[in-house]
Amino acid sequence: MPSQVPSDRLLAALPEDLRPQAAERLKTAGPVLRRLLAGLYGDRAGFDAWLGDLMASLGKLHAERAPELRALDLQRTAEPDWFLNQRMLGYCAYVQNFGGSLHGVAERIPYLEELGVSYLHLLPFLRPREGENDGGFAVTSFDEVDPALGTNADLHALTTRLRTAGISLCSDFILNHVADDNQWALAAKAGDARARAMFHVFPDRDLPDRHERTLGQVFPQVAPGNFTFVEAMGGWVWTTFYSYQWDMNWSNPDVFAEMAAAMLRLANRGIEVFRLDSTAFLWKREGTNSMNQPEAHQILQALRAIVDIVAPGVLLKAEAIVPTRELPAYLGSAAAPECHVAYHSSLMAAGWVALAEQDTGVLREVIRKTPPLPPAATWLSYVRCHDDIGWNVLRAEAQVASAGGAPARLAAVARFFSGAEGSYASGAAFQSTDPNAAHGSNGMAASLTGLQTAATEEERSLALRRMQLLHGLALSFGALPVLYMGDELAMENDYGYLDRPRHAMDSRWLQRPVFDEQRWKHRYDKSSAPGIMFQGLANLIRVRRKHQALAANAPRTLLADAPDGVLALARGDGFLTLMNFTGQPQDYALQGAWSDCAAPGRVEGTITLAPYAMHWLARE
Ligand code: OTU
Repeated sequence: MPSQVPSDRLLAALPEDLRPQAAERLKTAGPVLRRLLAGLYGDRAGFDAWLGDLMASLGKLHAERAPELRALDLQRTAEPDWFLNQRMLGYCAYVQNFGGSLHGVAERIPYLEELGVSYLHLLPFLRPREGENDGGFAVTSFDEVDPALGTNADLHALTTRLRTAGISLCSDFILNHVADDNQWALAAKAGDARARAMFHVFPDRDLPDRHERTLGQVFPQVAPGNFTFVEAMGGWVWTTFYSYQWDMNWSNPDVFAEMAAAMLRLANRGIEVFRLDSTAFLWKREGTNSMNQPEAHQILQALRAIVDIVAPGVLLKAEAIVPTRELPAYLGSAAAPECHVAYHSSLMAAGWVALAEQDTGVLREVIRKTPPLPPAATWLSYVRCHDDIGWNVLRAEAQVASAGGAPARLAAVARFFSGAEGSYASGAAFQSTDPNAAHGSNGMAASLTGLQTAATEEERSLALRRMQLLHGLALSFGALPVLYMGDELAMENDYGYLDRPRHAMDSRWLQRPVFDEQRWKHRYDKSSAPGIMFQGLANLIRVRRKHQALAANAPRTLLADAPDGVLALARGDGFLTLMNFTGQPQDYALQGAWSDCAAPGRVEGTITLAPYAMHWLARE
């Protein structure tokens, strides 16, 4: 068996002038790719021929890459940590809600520039399934923009305009499953054996039942079970999420080749970052929960090697909502790089726990368990996203110093955010069948922090401080922070979904509102909630840009000498953030003299943090 990746097949597809550079990249990434693919598929008959064809297909896609994208590839290869600096800032939105269409999104570029955004994640905008489609997470075609949002030409125009403004476009790449009306699913239903083999199909309940014994449930209420009986398939199809989202069978090399090509075609349309959806679920293994399997990591590493060869300007971002200890693997190691960025969902959820408990115990535990990362990799920090805040990722941390046990502790947090027992929050518990166990919580950040229930000036101001506090954590932690559309204007819950039969059963729609033009117009009005939020956030972003100590890769130290309700993080060389997660004033004894970045002035000795206040201090 040849031990080299068939580089010649790739190089042959390239014009003369691109070959030396491709050959150079193949020197490092080629053997890695070959090793990973041999590990995954090497025992398949015809593996060598398959690998040769894959390389030829990669060569063709490389040749098709536009000159401006190749220029970006070169630039970023020369500066591989380009996305780690403190000027990087993300923004995430649904196309429909933010601009109505791709064209409408392009019209909002000046607003993104005003905020200092350099990375825009647009939630799924490819042609989705007709009818219910999980907010576009059931993809019918990877090669066609959703006609309701625009055309492929609009996408090209948008990526070009964004790039000119210094903004990278991030698109979801939903690789764990496709819609049940995707071309492969349709072919499989029509009896095509090759297409059928791209899915996990079982003739009877034997294997599904065996798997179910150890599988979890992502949507236990609205989509119970992990298998769906499909008449036309004469069997049970693996459907981790909704019944119309068919899991791909990644143990089949055809799936790997098809998906890698689909991703590169999108990269060639100008997508610069891929949010790899539901990466934890890619590989199934009986007797396990079929999450975080070693093969799932090998697949991601192989996709990374492909990107490093064909489109090294592109970033891969792992969406794996898994316990803290499972997270670092998604970023790989210096020797075996995987994704460039990974959601730190534990940090996000722990910030909310700290607010609910007015105690930073769980948050500190998460930070202690967050290891240093390989070079040119970072976390994605965030306050909210389009999904629920999943509590179960924190089970290990919530177990520490907890009398009643982690599930009860997290269930209390979930009850808090659904507004129970006089809490200020107005959210909704998500998918919880058992009131004593937590699943997730939904709601816009402003509603969860108490803005919606605020009846007095004082309550409104506390809610806004809680919002600023969580955003301050995301902005100062040392990560790529991503704002969620509407939070910068303190937008509240949208209950409209209850009137839409397609959405009414899924309370994640609570946090998927349409961009509020009125609030946007008030963004400079410091007497309004949107104005206070927007100006406060804009100020934090401005300060962050000035301090290299806040770059993603600057060192971070958790300081143990703060009171339980206060998080004290030292960053880089001489930067300190103090965050009070309680409703009481808290004292902290400073060593030496500091200047307060947000409200300029010199501070030393004991500083008193007002309820929910945050201070960013630079050493004098
Ligand atoms: C992802 O989510 C997406 O972000 C969701 O919007 C989709 O519904 C889902 O995939 C299917 O495409 O498990 O690790 O608990 O956190 O569904 C991936 C709800 C996921 C989400 C969960 C999540």
